[in-house]
Amino acid sequence: MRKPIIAGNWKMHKTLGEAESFFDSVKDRLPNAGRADTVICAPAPFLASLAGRAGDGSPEIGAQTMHEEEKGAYTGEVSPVMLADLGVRYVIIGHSERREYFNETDESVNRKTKSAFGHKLIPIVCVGESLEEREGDKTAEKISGQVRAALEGISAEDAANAVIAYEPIWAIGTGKTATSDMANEACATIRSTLADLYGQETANQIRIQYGGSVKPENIAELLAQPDIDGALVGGASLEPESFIALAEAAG
Ligand code: G2H
Repeated sequence: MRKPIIAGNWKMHKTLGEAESFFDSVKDRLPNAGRADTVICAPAPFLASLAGRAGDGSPEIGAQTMHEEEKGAYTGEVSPVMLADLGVRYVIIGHSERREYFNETDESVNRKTKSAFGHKLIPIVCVGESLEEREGDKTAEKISGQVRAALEGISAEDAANAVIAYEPIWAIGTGKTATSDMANEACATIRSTLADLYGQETANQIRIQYGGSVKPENIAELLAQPDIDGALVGGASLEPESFIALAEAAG
């Protein structure tokens, strides 16, 4: 009942020419357009060009972060108005790299999530525990707290359209993937937190992705889990064949 969603998070990779040629080579080759949503979250300088290339059957376009204000003296930042105006549909909020290197906090994640909904952008809200938290048996407490903080003050109607990405920090770019059982257990914890906040019916509509070293070889097993509705993929989303293989697994 929940449509799978595969999102590539390119992080700080590619030149404009490389981004365009990737997009042109995948856009008509996604086998399951309609049965699964696919998204490319590209660096900001490429968004206008990719959004201009997007169309029926192609991936949708996402940003990797944004500022919560519509405009102002915030040198270097990109606003939700700018993203929406380009035709960007999704925005990653609170990726662990943003939390670690750019001082994003639960409070700023909440402000950005609210702002995304206010501008008809779909937030992909990232949560996840560190290795220390996992080993200290604090995973559920951490991710549930992050979900509650991110969605504070957000209506059930908006929340139903959110995407939550569970990304254990220790599995990001390390080649270590959480086992599918571990990933599902965390995603089930997220869903029960959502049910507590909004009721089971809304919780059942919200898509939850797993992220952290997802690749064509392990995606099928992850997607077979009942509470995993898609993947947020970094390294393995950079090559067209690999991205197409990930999309195929979702259809
Ligand atoms: C986790 C993920 C994408 P990777 O950050 O968000 O990256 O698949 O390279 O671990």
